[in-house]
Amino acid sequence: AYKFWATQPVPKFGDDGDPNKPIEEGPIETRTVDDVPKSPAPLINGFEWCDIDLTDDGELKEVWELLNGHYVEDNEAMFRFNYSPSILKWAMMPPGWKKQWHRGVRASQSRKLVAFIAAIPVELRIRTNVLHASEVNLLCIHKKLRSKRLAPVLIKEITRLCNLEGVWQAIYTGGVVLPKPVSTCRYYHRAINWQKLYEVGFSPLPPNSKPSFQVRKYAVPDRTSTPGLREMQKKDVNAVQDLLTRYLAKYDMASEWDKAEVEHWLLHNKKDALEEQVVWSYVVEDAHKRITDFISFYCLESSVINHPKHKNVRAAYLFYYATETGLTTPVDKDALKARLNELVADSLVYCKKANFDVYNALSLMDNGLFLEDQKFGPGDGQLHYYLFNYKANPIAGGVDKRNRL
Ligand code: YNC
Ligand code: MG
Repeated sequence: AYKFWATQPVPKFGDDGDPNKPIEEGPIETRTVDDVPKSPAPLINGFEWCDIDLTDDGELKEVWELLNGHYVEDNEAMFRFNYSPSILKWAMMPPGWKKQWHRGVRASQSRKLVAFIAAIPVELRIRTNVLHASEVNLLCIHKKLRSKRLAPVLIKEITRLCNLEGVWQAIYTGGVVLPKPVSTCRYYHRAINWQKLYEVGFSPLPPNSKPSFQVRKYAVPDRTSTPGLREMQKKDVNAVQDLLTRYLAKYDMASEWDKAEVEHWLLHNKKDALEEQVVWSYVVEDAHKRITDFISFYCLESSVINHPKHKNVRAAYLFYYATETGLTTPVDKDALKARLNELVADSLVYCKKANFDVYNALSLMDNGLFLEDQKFGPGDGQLHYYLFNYKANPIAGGVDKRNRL
């Protein structure tokens, strides 16, 4: 098992060591740019490597088409992620993005795009070490080319392209189990449009319940309740960056964002009016004009596969948040729990206004303090976090195990 992964600089299952004696964290192997091949490994006959230019609307559409037909599905093949062209730009072109890290495979004859893999730069802190790393995502192979060992070729190619830029560590996530997760989270879902989620087969009708009861259970108020809550604006970037940096400091693993990254990830200045909104961010400004809290979510639709009535499910994903309430010493856990519940409840109001069907969150950060109260229920999906070429002690998820099924 794991014929490919056994050859890569990742931790193996089994060599767990002594749980009471933490290992020393650091790179698994060290090399230099001179050791890195300057050209890609050859592909199977009939296929060739290509750079993908996401600033070109035609190429962006080709990537969208490949992912729309062939990217991640749930276990029952009922839903498939449908990254919109706007989300692809947002996710793959943050500050410092590199064109050469958007890599494709084309059929030589037809020129059709049949596979894709991408990376973006990220400053990743693991405990006290900050790694100049990459985040690898959107690995996708056309269904007709599956199980031909093409995935390892794509992974080795993106590794080569990262290495050429002096980047030796990466973070990536996936629903599949590989050697060896550094952390594992569960997906939680909060119904907004319960009736639709029921019709597409996402939400079950619990025994002894009725549809009308479920609809009432998931009703969302029309108005927010937190005083001072408003849309985040460009003038808030400095304050939000400062607040977020202090808030994330308590976690063992987190990205470090400079101001340009905060602006990109939370405001995503749209380049033209036709682009759809991908991220929604709100701040709380107090009477002294200080930013005391912020919360954000992004949009990622899923296609409903073969459904007579519904074509897609509009899902909002809880993104970053931070609150001064969590930054007192010592932390007042009851106050933090109350504050996060207010913020998340209000973000739900905005989700509903923006016509989302479901609100998704992971069992990370302080989400365990509000998931149950805000009527998020555990899904069957897990998300495993992996580090490439870095050994680290396990990182605990944030959620109390009692919340899980
Ligand atoms: C996966 N998701 O285990 P072994 S997530 C990593 N991530 O290798 P083949 C994966 N490896 O077990 P297929 C993987 N899925 O023999 C499978 N593998 O060691 C491994 N699905 O290759 C697998 N996107 O080509 C096995 O498999 C080997 O044709 C088998 O292709 C796989 O983006 C895949 O789920 C996933 O498009 C491309 O099924 C295909 O099945 C597909 O015979 C639907 O491959 C879409 C989908 C994955 C979403 C994601 C993160 C990817 C991370 C990749 C690893 C990055 C490492 C860091 C590199 C940079 C380093 C630096 C610096
Ligand atoms: Mg293959």
